[in-house]
Amino acid sequence: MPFPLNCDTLWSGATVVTMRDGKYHEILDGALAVKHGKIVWLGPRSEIPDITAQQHHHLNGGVVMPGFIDCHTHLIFGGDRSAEFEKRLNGVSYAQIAAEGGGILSTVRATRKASEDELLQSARQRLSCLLAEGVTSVEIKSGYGLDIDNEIKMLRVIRQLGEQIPADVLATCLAAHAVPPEFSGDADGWVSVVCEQLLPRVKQQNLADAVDAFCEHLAFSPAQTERVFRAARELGLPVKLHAEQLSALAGSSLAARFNALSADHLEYATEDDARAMAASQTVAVLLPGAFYLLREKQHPPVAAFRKYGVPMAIASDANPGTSPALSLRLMLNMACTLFGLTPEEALAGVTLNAAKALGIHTSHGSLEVGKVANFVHWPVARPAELVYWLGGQLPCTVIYQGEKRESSL
Ligand code: DI6
Ligand code: FE
Repeated sequence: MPFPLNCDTLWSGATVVTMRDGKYHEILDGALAVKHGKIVWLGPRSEIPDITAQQHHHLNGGVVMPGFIDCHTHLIFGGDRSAEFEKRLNGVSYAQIAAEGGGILSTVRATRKASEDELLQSARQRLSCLLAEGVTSVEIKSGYGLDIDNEIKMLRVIRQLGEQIPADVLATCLAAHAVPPEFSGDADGWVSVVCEQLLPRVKQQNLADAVDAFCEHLAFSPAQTERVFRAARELGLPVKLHAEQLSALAGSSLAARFNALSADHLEYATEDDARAMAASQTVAVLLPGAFYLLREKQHPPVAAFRKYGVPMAIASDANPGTSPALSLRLMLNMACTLFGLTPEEALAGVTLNAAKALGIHTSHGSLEVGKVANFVHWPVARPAELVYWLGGQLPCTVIYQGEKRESSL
């Protein structure tokens, strides 16, 4: 490296937890230099090179970690489903509610009625909770419009959020989320509309970064999912999949065959699925909020994911039905207590592996020279403390693209 190094900002005096290779790699009394929104140097404070910085922030302890990445959310929706929550606790199952036209379809009705502005404002509020906990990148899915205009409306709102919010916002088209009421009994008909009309428009207007589907008995079969994947591939859009959430259909193996970025949920995934996912380095996105809320008993095969080397990510799945979760830190704790992840694995799941699940890991997800300067200064002594507390607030300082982010939106 040519010295002297000049940079815009130097941060020093905290434990820097880089999460390189998905491991802590702690640098005690570390420092980090940023120029043009990127990390240009990091290491122990005692080894800072001959550096000129416009600004120098002395951190006086604490932990600096990569900004958190929530790689699976459904944050845009109309209405709420607290009545359904109550119903479920009175003994009615999620599948039964869906079969009666409730569940996802009740959110579809409310989302269709809502204007772009209403959707934008309600999503901003929910998003502000995530951002307050150090989230610097978030993925948001469509999937409550379920007709061409309303799916496009949702995706446009996601793009608008991306312009307004100081965070990276990635958009995923999940038009194959549920069979629209207009296509009741004709899932294939809706899949044809998605493949032949919607996805080409979405691609042409650059409204999505990936394509997702819900492969499940109450949604789309593996064959229908494959049609969606083929259409996406032809358009050059990466795919991901809601797979093995309620039953084992080998959807995650299918996703792996299409080199999916991720397969998500996975409570019913098998060892074969894990092997297939390892071969394609498809990320296993675990969603403890939905597991918890549905009072699921089947655990995702974490031991198999470890054995075969499937990267694991953790996300909120923030949605009005199965995971009204607005705290990624709570999800970290639940991934450990419910699924047996270690705090280090859980933290890799909201940093480097979450970046992999979004295909942005060459620029995001760990603190390394050349990567985007998205990081958070936490008032804790050890990274595991971020996973350990249940609820409460840990006021943190967020640096987004090298600049301090205001704490309120
Ligand atoms: N699985 C889920 O947990 C969410 N979507 C999906 O495919 C649930 C979405 C909802 O119930 O509104
Ligand atoms: Fe989901």
